[in-house]
Amino acid sequence: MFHRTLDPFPKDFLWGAASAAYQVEGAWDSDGKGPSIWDAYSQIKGNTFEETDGKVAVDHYNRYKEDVKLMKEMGLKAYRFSVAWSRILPKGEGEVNEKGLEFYENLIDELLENDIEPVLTLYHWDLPQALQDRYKGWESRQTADAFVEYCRVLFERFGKKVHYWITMNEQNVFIPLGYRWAGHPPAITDLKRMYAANHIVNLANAKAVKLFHELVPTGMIGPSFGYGPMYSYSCDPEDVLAADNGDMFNNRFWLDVYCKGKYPKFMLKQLEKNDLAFEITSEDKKTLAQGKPDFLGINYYHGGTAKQNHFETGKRSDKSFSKVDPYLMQAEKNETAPEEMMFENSSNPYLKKTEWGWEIDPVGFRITLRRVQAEYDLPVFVTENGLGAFDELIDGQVIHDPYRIDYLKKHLLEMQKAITDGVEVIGYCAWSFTDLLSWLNGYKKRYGFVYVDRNNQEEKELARIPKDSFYWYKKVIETNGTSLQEEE
Ligand code: BGP
Repeated sequence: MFHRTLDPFPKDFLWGAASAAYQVEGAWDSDGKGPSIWDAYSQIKGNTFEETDGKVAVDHYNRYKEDVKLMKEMGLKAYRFSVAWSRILPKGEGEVNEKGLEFYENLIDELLENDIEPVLTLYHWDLPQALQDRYKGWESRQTADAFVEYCRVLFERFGKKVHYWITMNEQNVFIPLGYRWAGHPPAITDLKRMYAANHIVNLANAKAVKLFHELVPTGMIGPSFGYGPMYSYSCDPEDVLAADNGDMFNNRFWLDVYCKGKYPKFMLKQLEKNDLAFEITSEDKKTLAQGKPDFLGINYYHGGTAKQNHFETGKRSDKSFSKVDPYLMQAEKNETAPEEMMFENSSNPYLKKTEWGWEIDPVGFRITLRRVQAEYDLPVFVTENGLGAFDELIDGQVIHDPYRIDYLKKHLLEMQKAITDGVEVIGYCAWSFTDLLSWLNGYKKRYGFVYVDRNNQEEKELARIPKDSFYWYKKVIETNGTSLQEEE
């Protein structure tokens, strides 16, 4: 679809940036916080890149005022952050830690005083270790119940101050990485257990949404999903069918549950045939049907390309993806894996890649937004999008990051085209505001608008230094996106 002119961004568009508790806060055991599964996992040698952990991270816990001041200077309209569950309930359930609540209350107040809309994520992967020990984490329905009680504490405390809430961050990433690929805690490699745990997270999500609607009727809540559009490698109908399977396997298996309240039938049948079916009680069906969100959070980095699987063609084609790429998970050798019978991943000859091998695909962003609008018809909140790169601090004061500006600009223009097509996008949070700890890449892979002067080994002064992209995004916000169409 070609547009001679693009629609302007909506008047109250939420220009934002995002972070997650474990990746920025530090203060891992301060003021009564209990350990999370990431605190424990990162202490085992070899689990993380150069043994990096979130003990100090970028010390946002102690420097949140300084960070909010920079957000204000940039003109940010929204800041997405997550709450560390084990700050609120050190054991995951039971006693509430007032000091933990105070920290988030202060942060929320600071944001509001500076006219920045808080966007609160309830779960960004840092499950309290106590729940892992006591119930085997997401493998138990008791953890889902504990999650709902944790949410209740936050809904009651912040329901009047926070309008936008995110339930689960990228369930489609933390579940496979935690229970299949052993790239995240609890580092399990068992498909059957993975699908069972995933179902429990779905129940927790739906129950939290339902409770939210009872307690905070004026607010809005939704999950953040890591969406990757699936392309067909060729116009061979067999490849088109494979891409459809890929879409079901990677996207609809989660999104249908969130937005339609039930699993896609083809996928359930496929799991049954592979002896991977999980228990869905009639009570569960009711629960899922009651969890419809108010908006859909979309995290977009890249998609994937599918061709007919090798069982059908009789030969195996190229395998160019690493086992733990969170957006393209495919079994290498395990031929009983369900997706092996459905499609095969392939690289896309049209796309360049980042320094970390992720495809750069701004048009895929427009495709993403159009597909989710067409299929689920909910307002979309882009809750993550950004470029991970090596940044160089020059003379201790400047960071020139034209590659990040170029990446963001192209994505934002495609988003504007999607809006012009008819997609209802309410906000956009770039990943990330400050540099932060990358789960598996330490401080080398940077995403922020604000450089944080530390590296994997040394914390140094943790000085905050705005990058060129900071000033560029400031202008985008000031002009409500019109600067995007100006020639540089
Ligand atoms: C998403 C996560 C974020 C962030 C981002 C970049 O999947 O929700 O928390 O980490 O990816 O990932 P990485 O740091 O691995 O490049």
